[in-house]
Amino acid sequence: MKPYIPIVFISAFASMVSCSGSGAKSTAGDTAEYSATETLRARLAAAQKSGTVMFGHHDDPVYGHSWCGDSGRSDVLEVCGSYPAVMSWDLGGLETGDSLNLDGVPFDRIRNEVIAQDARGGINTFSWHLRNAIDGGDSWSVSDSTIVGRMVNDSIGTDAFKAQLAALAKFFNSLTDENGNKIGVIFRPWHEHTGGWFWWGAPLCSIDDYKKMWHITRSELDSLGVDNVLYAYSPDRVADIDQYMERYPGDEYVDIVGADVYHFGGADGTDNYREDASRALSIVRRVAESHNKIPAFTETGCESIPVDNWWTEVLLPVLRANPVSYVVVWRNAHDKPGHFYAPYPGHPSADSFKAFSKDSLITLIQK
Ligand code: BMA
Repeated sequence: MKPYIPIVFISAFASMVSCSGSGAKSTAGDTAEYSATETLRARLAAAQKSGTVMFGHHDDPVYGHSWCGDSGRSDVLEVCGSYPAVMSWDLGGLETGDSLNLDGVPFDRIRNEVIAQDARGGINTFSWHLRNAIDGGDSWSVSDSTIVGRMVNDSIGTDAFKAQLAALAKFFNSLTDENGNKIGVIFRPWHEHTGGWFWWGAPLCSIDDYKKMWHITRSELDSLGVDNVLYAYSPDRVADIDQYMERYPGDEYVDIVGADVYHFGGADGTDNYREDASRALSIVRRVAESHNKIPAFTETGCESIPVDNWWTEVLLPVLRANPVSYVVVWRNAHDKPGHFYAPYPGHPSADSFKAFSKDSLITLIQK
């Protein structure tokens, strides 16, 4: 998500955290691919058909506001009695061969939770806050505007980039259920590119190079046998549909169209959020309709949820006016008391969340 606090702080904090202390057609084309992605599509389509929005939460079952690493826990579950229908995860760290992701979550644990979520009929989506393939700077290192160009145009850079993608392919290919069938998941690379806080952001790379990065990502994963992924495109807030589409990589590369829009500024920011989120979702819905894609609210939230009725009075009306297949709120950090986006038991917005979770528009998964 957008760094609304100093970049240096986020980067340092990200590296310290540890728990221990396709409409688009894949070129890989085989039966397993068809069934993995089609199962996922069917789940997304079922929600859309019933006119409901699946609720999702980042890193939900692996840590919460005041706990880390337990099994069978979830702040969302503890507040409303159901699991999120969508579990969101991050792959940052795979590209450097780490066993923990950038927020300290073991990739083996993520794999197990993906399997559990799939078995309960839910959905899994992945973002990738990766280090760049040129000098290893983290996602928020934005001092060098040649990074993307070198990754996609220069053979040494492209080879290094492909090595990063190979690590991802290995992980995606390892996501299998108890019968050995691949599990379909959503991958949302190069997100929030309309902003300037990641090294792949619009001010740091050309339109062509951004699109090339998508094209290489897709063709490389396809060629490495990744046949279980639907790809999501998710700009940050945009002024209009032209800005939304400016860097769209092409229909053959994208299955899901989304947007990341956060609520900043507490109660004072409510009107802005309503306006920005509604505009983004209405663009997302128009693009989904005209390009035959699945619409989603790929990231949102209000840090610390200082507006007690945020769920029922702010988010719900936005979704009711602009229904999409799912909505994901960001993580409840266990080691940063104010960095949470879903309520935990006793939080002042818990009652509003309970009512939100029971609303006929919203879907979660019964335990
Ligand atoms: C940001 C913050 C960071 C985190 C990063 C990647 O929005 O939550 O603490 O490291 O996402 O998950």
